[in-house]
Parts: sequence; C-alpha cells; structure tokens
Amino acid sequence: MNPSSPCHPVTLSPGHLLVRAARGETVERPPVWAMRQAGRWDPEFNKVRAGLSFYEFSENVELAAKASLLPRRFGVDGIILFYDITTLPVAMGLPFALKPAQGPVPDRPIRTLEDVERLTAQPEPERFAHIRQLLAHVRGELNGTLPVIVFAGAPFTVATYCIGTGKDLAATRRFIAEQPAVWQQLLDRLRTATVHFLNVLTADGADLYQLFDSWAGMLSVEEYQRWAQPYHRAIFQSAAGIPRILFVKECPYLDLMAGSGADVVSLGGCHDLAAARRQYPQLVFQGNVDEELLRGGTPEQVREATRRCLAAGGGQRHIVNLNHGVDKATPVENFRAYVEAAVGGNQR
Ligand code: 1CP
Repeated sequence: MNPSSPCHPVTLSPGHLLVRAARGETVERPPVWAMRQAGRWDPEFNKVRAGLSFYEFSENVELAAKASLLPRRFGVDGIILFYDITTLPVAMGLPFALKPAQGPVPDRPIRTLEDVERLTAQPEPERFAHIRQLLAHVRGELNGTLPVIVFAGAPFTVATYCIGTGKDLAATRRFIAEQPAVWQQLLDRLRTATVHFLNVLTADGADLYQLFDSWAGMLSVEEYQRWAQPYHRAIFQSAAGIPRILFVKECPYLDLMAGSGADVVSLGGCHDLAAARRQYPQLVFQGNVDEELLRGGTPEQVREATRRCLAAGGGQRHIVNLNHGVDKATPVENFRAYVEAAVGGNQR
C-alpha cells in the first residue's frame, strides 16, 4: 500500500527524511545512507586525501568537510562527518597512529590505572574543536538540505583500541583477565567522555548519532551483558537529544540491542529484516544490504538486493543501509546503483 496514495492521505511532518524515519514517523520512502560512505572506495576521496596521514587529514577541517560531503553527489539522505571512533580517545589524551595492516594503534597502550586516570573524562570542547568546526562547516555547506550524522565508538570497541588489541578478541580477553580493574575503569571513563562528546555535538546542531560497538558481536552473551549493553543503555539515556542508532557488527543478541534504548537498531547479514520488523513493531531498523555484493556483484545484482531489502523493510520504520561499511574495493557504479535503487524503489 502506498501511504501517500489519495485513498490514504497522511500528513507528512516537515524536517529531514532520515530524522523523521529514525523517529518512527510516517515517511514517503525509506531514507538511505551507508557506513563508510565517505572513504577509500571513492576515487574522488583518494584525490582529496592524497599525501596526508589519516589524523592529519581528519584534523584538517576544510579537507575533512570535503570528504564528508562527497557522497552527496550520489543522492544519499544523510552526511556522516569524516573522523574516526579513535578521535575521542585522542581528545582525552591518548594519541593514535594509523598502521597500514592494523588500523588505529595507540602510541602508548593503556596498561595501568594511572594510564586510565591520565585520560580526561570530560575533555574540554577545545580538544575536539576540529570536529565542532567540521560540523559547523558541513552544516553551513548543506544549508538545511540534508541532516548531519555524528558518531562515537561504544566503550567496549574503543577500549580495545586503547589497550592495543582491536578486533583480536582473544587478546582483549587476556588483558581483561590480567587487569580487570584497569579494564573496568577504562570502560567507565570512556562512557563519561562519550556522553559528553555526543551532548556537545548535539548542542552544536548534529541531527542524529550512531554508536558503533563494532566488535561486541563477537562476545559471549554474558560478556556482552557486562561490557556492551549496560554502556549502550547508559549512553542512550544520557545523550538523548537527537535520534540514536546502535550498530554492532553481526550481533547475535538482537533482543539486547532492542533493549538498549536506541531509536534505531542496525541489522547485519545474520538478521532477517522482515522477521525483526514483525517481532519489534515499535523499533526502527537500519540495514541490511550485503556490502560484499557491492564489492563483488554487478550493478543489477546490487539493485535487486536493494529492492529486496526495501520489500523486507515494508516501507516504514526502515533506514536503508549496508550490513557493514563500504568495502574499499567497491566500484563506484555499484554504490551508485545501491543509492538509486533505494531512492527509486521499484522503478529502474
Ligand atoms: O586511511 C584511511 O582512510 C583509513 C580508513 C579509515 C576511514 C575511512 C579509518 C581508519 N577511519 C575512517 C573514517 C571513519 N571511521 C568513519 C567516517 C567515514 C564514513 O563512515 O563515511 C567512521 C564512521 C569510522 C568508524 C570506525 N573506525 C569504526 C566503526 C565502524 C566499523 O567499520 O565497524 C571502527 C571499528 C574504526 C576503527 C578503524 N579506523 C580506521 C581503520 C582502518 C579502523 C579499523 C577497522 C577494521 O579493523 O576493520
């Protein structure tokens, strides 16, 4: 049924499509964006990025704004700011470098309680002034045409980078077994800082935020209940001014995501969007087009998969996205096919 057909008139409220969908309001079509939409897969990004290290680049407000805005040309419904989940611990006093095969690595990994205490729990907003300026710059360029998405890593995932283990769960577990008090204090400090960071950006005019707990989906349910979900709940409760999206890569604990207090829950390839819709009629779901198909499939296969996703989502309380970030080997025409199919629905 077309909700905007003359037989079923609905009043659409003003405001950005993505924000209205995230709030569960009736929309004319599901909005679309992608995690890592402003990244290395885009040849235009690689031109802008040329010659600078990741942190040099992301701290350059002009260039980071350019990178953030690049996906606009494809017709996405939201612009995510170009920085990283490690931007916050850097502002708290822990410098990182991006290592080619490993991702972000701290100059001095957290080892002791003194190391944790050296991290500022409520960093002065000047310490992430470049993100605030980036937000202002991007908002200025957009001039109200599209909403701005900001984000933070959740304490579990950011803590794994702070101790230098990243997605190596066995190494993270060893650290926790050896240093339980350091781990606990680190999670608590990151929670405080994350709430503060998101509230500052909300006050500055961000339209939505996404909390990334990328590696928490690998935890056992008991671990997830100790190290992931309580922190999601606390952050969503204390940073509540704008719609909140929860992302956990391929999370087996949909019930715990649904109970986190997020307005929107991001699904992966392990979830059935239509079934989730039926099970949680009040929630908004984001996802779940296969990002590997964007990397390896044809544009027609991408269009078909996106249309199937639209059908599974049922047209309301759905934000079209990928299971995970756009892979760096994704052809531009596949990204274009994804956005066009999401915007165009059943038309070609
Ligand atoms: O040189 C480069 O460009 C390196 C790649 C890169 C990019 C494009 C890194 C380093 N960070 C970013 C930007 C970034 N990171 C964004 C904004 C761009 C966008 O989304 O369009 C976002 C939302 C992130 C978030 C992020 N960083 C996450 C959570 C999302 C996810 O992919 O699960 C994680 C885990 C990171 C850590 C990180 N940062 C960078 C790398 C290479 C990694 C490790 C990722 C991994 O091991 O898979």
